[in-house]
Amino acid sequence: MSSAQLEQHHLDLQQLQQVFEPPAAIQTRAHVPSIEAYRDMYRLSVSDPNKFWRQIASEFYWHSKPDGAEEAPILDYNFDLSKGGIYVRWFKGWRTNICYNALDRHVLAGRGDRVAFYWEGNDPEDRTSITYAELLQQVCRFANVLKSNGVKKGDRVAIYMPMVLELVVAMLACARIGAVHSIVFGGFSAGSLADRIINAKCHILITCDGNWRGTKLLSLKSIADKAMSICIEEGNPVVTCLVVSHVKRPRFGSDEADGDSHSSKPGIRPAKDCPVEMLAGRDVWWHEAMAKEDISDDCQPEWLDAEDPLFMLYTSGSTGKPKGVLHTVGGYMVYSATTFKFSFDYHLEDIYWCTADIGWITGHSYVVYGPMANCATSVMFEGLPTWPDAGRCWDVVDKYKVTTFYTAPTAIRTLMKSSDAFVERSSRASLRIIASVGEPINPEAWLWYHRVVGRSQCSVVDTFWQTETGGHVITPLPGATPTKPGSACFPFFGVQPVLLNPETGDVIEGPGEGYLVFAGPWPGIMRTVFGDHPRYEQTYFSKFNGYYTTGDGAQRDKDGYLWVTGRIDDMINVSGHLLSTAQIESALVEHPKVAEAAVVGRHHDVKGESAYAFVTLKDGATFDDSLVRQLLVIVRERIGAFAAPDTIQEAPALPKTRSGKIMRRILREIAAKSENYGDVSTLADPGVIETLVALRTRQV
Ligand code: 6R9
Repeated sequence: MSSAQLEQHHLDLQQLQQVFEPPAAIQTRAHVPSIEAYRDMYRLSVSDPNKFWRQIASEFYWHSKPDGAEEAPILDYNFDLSKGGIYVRWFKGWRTNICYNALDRHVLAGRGDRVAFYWEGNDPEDRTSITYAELLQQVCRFANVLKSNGVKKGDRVAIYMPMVLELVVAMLACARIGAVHSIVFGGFSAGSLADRIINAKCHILITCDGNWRGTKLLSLKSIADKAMSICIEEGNPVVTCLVVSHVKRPRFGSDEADGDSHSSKPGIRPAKDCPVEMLAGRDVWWHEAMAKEDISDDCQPEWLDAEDPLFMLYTSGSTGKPKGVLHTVGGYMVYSATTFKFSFDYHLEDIYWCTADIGWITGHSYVVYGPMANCATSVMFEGLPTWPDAGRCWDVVDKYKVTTFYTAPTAIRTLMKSSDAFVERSSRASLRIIASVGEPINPEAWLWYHRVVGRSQCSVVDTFWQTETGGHVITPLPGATPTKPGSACFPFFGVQPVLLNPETGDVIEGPGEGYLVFAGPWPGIMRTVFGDHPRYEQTYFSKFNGYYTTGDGAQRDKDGYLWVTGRIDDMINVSGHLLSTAQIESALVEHPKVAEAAVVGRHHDVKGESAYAFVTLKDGATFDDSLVRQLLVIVRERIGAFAAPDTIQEAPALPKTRSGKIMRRILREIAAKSENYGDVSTLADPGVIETLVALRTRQV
């Protein structure tokens, strides 16, 4: 280390303990301008949720309310299994449409010309934009395309698409007619896509020819073709597959590049083709379906009950089978919009950019629904933060004068590893709020984000939440909360975090560490697991009766700040993607030579965690490079490339208790190269540890 670096290091260490007050420039215009104002609002939100959320709901358009709605409570729920089934209902009987609130409401208020999205392609020369009015027209047309293909209220529609504007159109069109979208992240394999289509009983799939990720061209349609073949074998055929032509043809929108999105600038985009096979009678090009003369630009929204389903999104389950998390129209709309407004202190003049893929919940709530319900202008990005180089994000920030930037710790850590010169070549003068989501952000990364990216002038907003929570549940507010690096700070309005002693289940008052659970529902909490309500009750409410269990651990410090420490179940978080270790294990044991597999998380500087696999081979099989390669292929095919373990090591035996339970705690220690195995008295054969440590050096 140079002396300057050493000095910076000491400074950073001091700052780890520091409290960062909200910047004055942000505080002056903030919706919530002080910690006292936050506390007052918070107190009301939990003491009188009916009053608090009724007031907020009045900012939205409701088509009708039942008689007596102004006096009746807006919330009805049961979190107590001893009193019967778990349910949550907000605004029951109130009718609305989230698409109407995200589009028509703004257009009717004279804001139709506002840009909804600046779309930035993978190629830095490739851009377009679309206004709220243009988007409304596209959504209505596509809603009519869906209807003409027989899609009705309540039907599930599978969507497997990259970050293109048509994805937003498809989601909002479903929402407009009351169809339930089920988006599958474009990085998932054919097998994972098929599982999700079958579980949701979808008969329509919307996909895309392909897309660019850096220099790689991914052929989504050919993966979708494989998935659709599996669906036929499993008796759940896809009847209609709508295909967006993204790689080959110019997109819609007000193109600012030179029109043809394919040829253009030499050198940046490799000239490759993306061959697509279209099956007659099933596959239909999006642009052809949209161009039909009998497709109208008018489509009346379906007025839905607030508790009708809006979408489902699969998240990993600890038993290995993904769960279809179901969100409903009214509560999700109010919650995603309100958290967006307050957590990012959103004002109409802001330009907002969330780098998340829409295939994850962050993209649902904070690329699409939350921002659009606020009539925000956003950047939507197809590419990678590291391509053409590690300065891409900051170039894009300058290009669109982004004020609010939302990304994941894994991206921050990746960019932090490159030279700061990549950041400093941009001005980033427009930035005010820089936010993070997906996993715990380590204080070093927090400080770098604050000091280098934010020039020590921005609010850092570390938002803790889950697919299941619909929106932020623990977060600082930019103009109100003094922040501590690495802490998600305090609960959002209406959210009541509780820490429970893991052994006794007792409530921990004051400072301490325990299971993070929530007492009582906020509007955005999931309502059920699609098709499996008992699993909802079992997974989230049976461990500690009366509470929603997050599966995370957390600490509360002497000032009441919450520090989420990560998953306490068998889940790992790789680059912000939550994965069940059981799911990776079941892929590994599919190999005919593998008898047993155990996967644990290991700390990774960039990804947060990486998967580390121990595999026990069947007798006579040998562990070599070619086997490891085959195992990686299986995981990539079954789940997706992001789930592939960084390390696979041989394990002649696994550390098991006498009752046969694998002691993952010990495997985690071995993977971490720590010698701290703790109590090993319950191990059936303590000699196993030594064997595994010796083999560690032989991993391939
Ligand atoms: C939004 C999202 C949820 C899990 C969650 C926790 C981890 C997310 C976090 C965080 C610490 C944060 N997580 N944000 N941990 N600090 N700010 O990521 O949803 O994909 O369902 O993952 O991610 O472990 O339980 P999801």
